[in-house]
Amino acid sequence: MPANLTPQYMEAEKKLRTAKTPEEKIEIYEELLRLIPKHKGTEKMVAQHRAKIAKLKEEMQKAAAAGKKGPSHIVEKQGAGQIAVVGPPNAGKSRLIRALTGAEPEVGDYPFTTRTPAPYMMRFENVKVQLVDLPPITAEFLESWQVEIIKVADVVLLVADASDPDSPALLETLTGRLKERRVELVDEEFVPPAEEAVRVFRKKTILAANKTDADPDGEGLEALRLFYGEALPIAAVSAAEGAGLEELRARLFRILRVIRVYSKAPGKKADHDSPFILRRGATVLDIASAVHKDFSEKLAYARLWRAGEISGLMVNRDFLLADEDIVELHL
Ligand SMILES: Nc1nc2c(ncn2[C@@H]2O[C@H](COP(=O)(O)OP(=O)(O)OP(=O)(O)O)[C@@H](O)[C@H]2O)c(=O)[nH]1
Ligand SMILES: [Mg+2]
Repeated sequence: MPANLTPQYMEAEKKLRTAKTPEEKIEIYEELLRLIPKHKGTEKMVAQHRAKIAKLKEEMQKAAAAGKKGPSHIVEKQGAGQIAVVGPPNAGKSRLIRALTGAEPEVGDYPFTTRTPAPYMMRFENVKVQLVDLPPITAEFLESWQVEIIKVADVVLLVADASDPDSPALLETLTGRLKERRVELVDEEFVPPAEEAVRVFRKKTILAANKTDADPDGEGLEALRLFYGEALPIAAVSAAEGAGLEELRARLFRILRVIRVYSKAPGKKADHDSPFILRRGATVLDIASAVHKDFSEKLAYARLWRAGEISGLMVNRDFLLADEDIVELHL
């Protein structure tokens, strides 16, 4: 059946050849739909134009979502591990980072003080651990780049305001939002199911119940324990008064599951200021490769010292290392 298209229609259709952006194209297709004579012979054409418009709109949405991620939000890892600091607005994330690191991220008594990610180094004994300050997560606010940062971090420090009775509900919303993005905050000992239909990113998490100074009878802390004590380890802290910080530092280091190993030359003392950071489960061979890329091949044997336990023992390359071991490599 002939379509019997009008000259106006033909004229409008010509513009499609020069249109560049999806917005322009959508406009032209909409004009064509207005101009097209409606009868049996043009039904298919109408359907095709509508489909085209839908597809162009989808393209625009995808481009907008990709643009939002932005390239500037990736935080380069530094130190013994990277910890993403996550929580509802005003929980005291930035102030806790101040107290833990001595750095000065902006703190404010209004929500969304923090708008962009920023790394700060926390000293624990002779190592440094990176804390990444982030904007809060709410029912309305969670950017894709925040999710990406949490996914690549080694550990999450979840911060809640122990003096706020709404805290358990706010955490519920937050963890729910992350779950929608396939991120789950779990205890260190969590055992994932053997089989899963989709990949889930599980992040070892410590929950810091902050502002305990403003929760004098401990009711808020008790509520957090009631709701989250089974699922997550809880550290009671006060960023304002400095309570519980030393223990939190130690727990954050431990949950990273790394060990410090010192390498020494024969006849010399080990340098305790610059440990090699290795994952828990590392062997003599791993420290050899960390010291020099050729050493794993050239290694003949090693001697090992472990405080109060081992002194100068000859060990082979498969020997399992522990935190604070001293190793003397013989090539
Ligand atoms: N009493 C008391 N107040 C605290 C404590 N920690 C933080 N605050 C206060 O809580 C408010 C929010 O602190 P921030 O550190 O800016 O909170 P945040 O979680 O980083 O907030 P956003 O960046 O908006 O997500 C500020 O007024 C802080 O001074 C604490 O341990 N005790
Ligand atoms: Mg903040």
